[in-house]
Amino acid sequence: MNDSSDDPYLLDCRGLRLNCMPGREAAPHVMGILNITPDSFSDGGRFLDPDEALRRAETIVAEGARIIDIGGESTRPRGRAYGAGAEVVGQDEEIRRVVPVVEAVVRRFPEAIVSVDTYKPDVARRGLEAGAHMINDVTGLRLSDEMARVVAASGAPLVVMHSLGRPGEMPHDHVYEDVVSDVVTSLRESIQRAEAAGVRQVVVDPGFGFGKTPEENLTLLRELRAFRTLGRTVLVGVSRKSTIGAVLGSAEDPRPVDGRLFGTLGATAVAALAGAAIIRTHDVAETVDFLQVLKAAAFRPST
Ligand code: HH2
Repeated sequence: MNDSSDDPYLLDCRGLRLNCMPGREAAPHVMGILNITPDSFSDGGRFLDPDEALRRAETIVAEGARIIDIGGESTRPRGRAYGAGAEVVGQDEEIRRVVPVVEAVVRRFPEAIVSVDTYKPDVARRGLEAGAHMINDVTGLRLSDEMARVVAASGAPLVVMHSLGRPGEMPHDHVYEDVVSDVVTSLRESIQRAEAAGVRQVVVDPGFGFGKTPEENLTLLRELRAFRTLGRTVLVGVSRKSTIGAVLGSAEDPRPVDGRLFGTLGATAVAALAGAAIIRTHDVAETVDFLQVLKAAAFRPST
């Protein structure tokens, strides 16, 4: 039980508070990405060794991220941008990758909010037992009812992200009637599923790049305010994604991943000004500085 449960913008991450009030200077917060995978599109293979992963966590914290998002399976979509889709990882292997790092990070950085990026309930359960404070489900509870029950029992906030199909097999040819209202409707269903199972704190994410064309991703960003109608904290992950590459180059010849930082910051500004309260990124130091000035200039101080 937490005493902030009636305010969806004051998250209680199992004892660690996160003020996500839109338009106030406390937010957006930065969520630094730590992928313990061989094949993530941007940092695959770099942090498979637990000592390397812990060093990366140390950097993420030192650079000012409030949240560390630890993932053990890439969601890299199949297609022109990234070639073959991500390898689906068995839950035992995912637990083996994620749990020791969660344990070590929680012990070493008690003020950091540790999120586990998984859609598998057993991975979430083991991550929460190891001390994680939040679960990030890129399937928005579509693949498992058990996930909501596991998170509900822990009291942790749950991120529900919009996506289609299965991770690694995300369809590229889905026809939306209206991408913004279709994604809002789908997230409303995810919220209902979560709350019906007893999850008290839900964070919503439109899922940039998951089953959407660059044009659809840009429409979602342009109309991000529509997601505020859900009345929940909004998380956005645009970091180095293919839409940024397509805008800076073209769909056929996108800007390479390591040249997308400034483009990502452009998209981050739009998201922050539209009310996103958590920004998921690979480039923590740059995003923290960028947001510090944006927040000081654009938002009222937090009370
Ligand atoms: N994007 C990715 C993974 N998890 N979670 C949320 N909530 N929102 C996102 O936009 C999101 C996410 C993909 O990025 P990355 O982790 O860098 O790549 P990979 O899935 O290949 O590991």
